[in-house]
Amino acid sequence: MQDKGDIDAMPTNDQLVDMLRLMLVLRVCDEKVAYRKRRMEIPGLLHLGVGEEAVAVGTCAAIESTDKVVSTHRAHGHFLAKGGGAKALLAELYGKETGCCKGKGGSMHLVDLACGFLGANGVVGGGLPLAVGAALAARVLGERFVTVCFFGDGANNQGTFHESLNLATVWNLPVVFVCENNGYGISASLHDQQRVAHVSDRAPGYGLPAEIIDGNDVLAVWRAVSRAAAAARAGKGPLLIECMTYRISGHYEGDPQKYRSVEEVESWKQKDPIARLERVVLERRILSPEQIAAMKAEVEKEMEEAVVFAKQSPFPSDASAHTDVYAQARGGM
Ligand SMILES: Cc1ncc(C[n+]2csc(CCOP(=O)(O)OP(=O)(O)O)c2C)c(N)n1
Ligand SMILES: [Mg+2]
Repeated sequence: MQDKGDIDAMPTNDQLVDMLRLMLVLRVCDEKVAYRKRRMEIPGLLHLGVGEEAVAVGTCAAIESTDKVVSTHRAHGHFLAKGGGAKALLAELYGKETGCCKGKGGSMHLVDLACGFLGANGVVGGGLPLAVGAALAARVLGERFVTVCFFGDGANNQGTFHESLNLATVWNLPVVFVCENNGYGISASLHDQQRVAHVSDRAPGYGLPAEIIDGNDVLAVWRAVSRAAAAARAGKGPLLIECMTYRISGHYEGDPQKYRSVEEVESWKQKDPIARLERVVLERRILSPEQIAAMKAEVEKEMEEAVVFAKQSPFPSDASAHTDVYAQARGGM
């Protein structure tokens, strides 16, 4: 294993409060998106991340604003946690000009290069080679940024996963692979798809250090990613962190979810990562119950404002239909 740095590192009280607030932002935002989708206001397929907020928030809180993130099809939380902004996200989902991709991308094509969010990706496993490429760019350009690659457990049977792990290790690149292991790829459980129990079981085959953590414990995520990013930045190479978590939302909004039992979902609701951090913040008397209630009201108001902003924003003009399209940017291929 590589040097893990300060194993007792803990976030400050301010960081804990920020993480709690951000997790609430992710939760409330996705709940509002689900509601608006059911009212048929938002087009396209939506993959929500209710229950998985600790992975996105703990990871992005542990890295620097200049670091990069590569995401998946379940990208809203990663986008918000990296600083993408709720208005830009909501407007993008509504297909509006004020969205992060001017309304032309939607849920699975979110990008915000200004905050280091290199992109969501509708192709399962598609982000892994991009993250390795970004890490190689840091090396070639002599820049100190680290790239975090979020990916789901379903991606670990894709060829891109294996090639990316191998190349990152061979070239000792500054990349942290963060697996959101929620136990399912659409309706198929991990155990129905492979004969090794964990995604991280793949790593030793490539000489890649790996660890398994509780992905519903934002402090565990923060600590693991802090150490991994520090090591990667110091030239000690990549690491894989397998975060055990669960999506309370269906695979997509509207999923009938016949592949899992109500009892299973209920048992994971008891392990809610937000309630868990709330308990820590209360026990340590960092915030009072009243302050947490006020924070929730504030987040609720902010997210509602973002919805209104998205709804009131204009659609992109007909005249812009051919701008910001890859083929045209390349000269009309
Ligand atoms: C290359 C490819 N194959 C199949 C799909 C269809 N698909 C969309 S999401 C998904 C499951 C992904 O599971 P996982 O990586 O565990 O992410 P999760 O949805 O659990 O967050 C699949 C198979 C796809 N988008 N891309
Ligand atoms: Mg999964």
